[in-house]
Amino acid sequence: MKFGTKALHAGIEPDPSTGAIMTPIFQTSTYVQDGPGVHKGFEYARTQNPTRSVLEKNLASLENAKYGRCFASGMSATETVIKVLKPGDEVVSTGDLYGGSFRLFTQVFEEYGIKFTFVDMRDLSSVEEAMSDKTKLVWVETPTNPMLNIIDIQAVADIAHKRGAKVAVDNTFASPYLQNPLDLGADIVMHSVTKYIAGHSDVIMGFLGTNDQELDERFGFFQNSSGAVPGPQDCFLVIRGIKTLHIRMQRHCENGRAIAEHLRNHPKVDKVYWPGFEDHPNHEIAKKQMRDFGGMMSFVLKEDTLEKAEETLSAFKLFSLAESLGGVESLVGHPAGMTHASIPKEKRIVGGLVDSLIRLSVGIEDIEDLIADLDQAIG
Ligand code: P1T
Repeated sequence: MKFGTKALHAGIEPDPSTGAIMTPIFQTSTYVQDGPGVHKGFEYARTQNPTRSVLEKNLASLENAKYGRCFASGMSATETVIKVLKPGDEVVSTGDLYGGSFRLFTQVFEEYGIKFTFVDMRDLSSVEEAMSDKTKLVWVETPTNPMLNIIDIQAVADIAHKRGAKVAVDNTFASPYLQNPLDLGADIVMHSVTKYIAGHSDVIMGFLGTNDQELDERFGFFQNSSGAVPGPQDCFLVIRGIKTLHIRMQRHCENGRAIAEHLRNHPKVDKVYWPGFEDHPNHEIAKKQMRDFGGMMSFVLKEDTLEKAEETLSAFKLFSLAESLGGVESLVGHPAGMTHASIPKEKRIVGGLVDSLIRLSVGIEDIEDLIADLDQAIG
């Protein structure tokens, strides 16, 4: 089955008791048993919920994963991966990544004795150099948030596997429509489902997919033991959202290209970070591992002061100033002051995340209106 067909049908059957074509919302905390331990495969809703199971099967299919599990947020999915490790273990992570992931790694898990080394993974030798015998996991985010760097998943997986480490890829910016990390050699794919997958800015959720049964069992153990599970109503909303994922992504990519090119030709814009440009430093890798280039981008104005950036951010009318991304409506954000404020400034600026950087999540509105808003905001 191809992607669009899988989005609508994988794991989804009409309800056997009524024929309802839409997966019912099983709003229940428990399931009645015929006798002690005699049940229909569902015991307690933290452990299993039929609405959640349908979504998990559907998302696993979109990522070509044998196993899939949903969590209460992207962060709880990420946390579950790190919990597989033990004190003394080490993780090599990309340095340019979502601020919340950086905070979780450095302010939560370092306290529990797990060591994180952050490197620029565009330089593969820096990955090799950072690996030690204690490295059990390589954490990749690509495209990166917010600099839109592209990391070669296959090359990093080769390096990690030679040293016996697993590779997890945060695939949030690409969505499964644009990139499937497991097909490129990764062991784990993670999503903030909140973003493109849900697509309508109305749900917080995370996902982990893998082909490794042992890893999936650990994820299931933590999913049940820690209990960071999404509710059935949210699962229903995501199942509904996924039915248009391929159509939405096509429009996000089309609008993304038009906005990136418009910004690049704008006399008041200095730099535009978008992997679809042929001269983007990682364009060839993006072409190799992604099907298109998406609707996320960042830019810096020629007048690159914080004041000018703040003035511009406040001037948008159609783009809403907000954290998050990947919804149908366009958003504009200020990484230094919003999504990446938990990364110390000296670390942020190394990779180009300056105070004047502006990030766009280009939605699926009519492109003429988006460009008009951009032009009036830049002034
Ligand atoms: O918000 P949550 O569903 O917990 O997902 C966290 C997360 C993980 N990974 C990436 C790449 C992300 O971008 C995010 C969340 N990011 C934002 C809220 C943002 O505006 O960048």
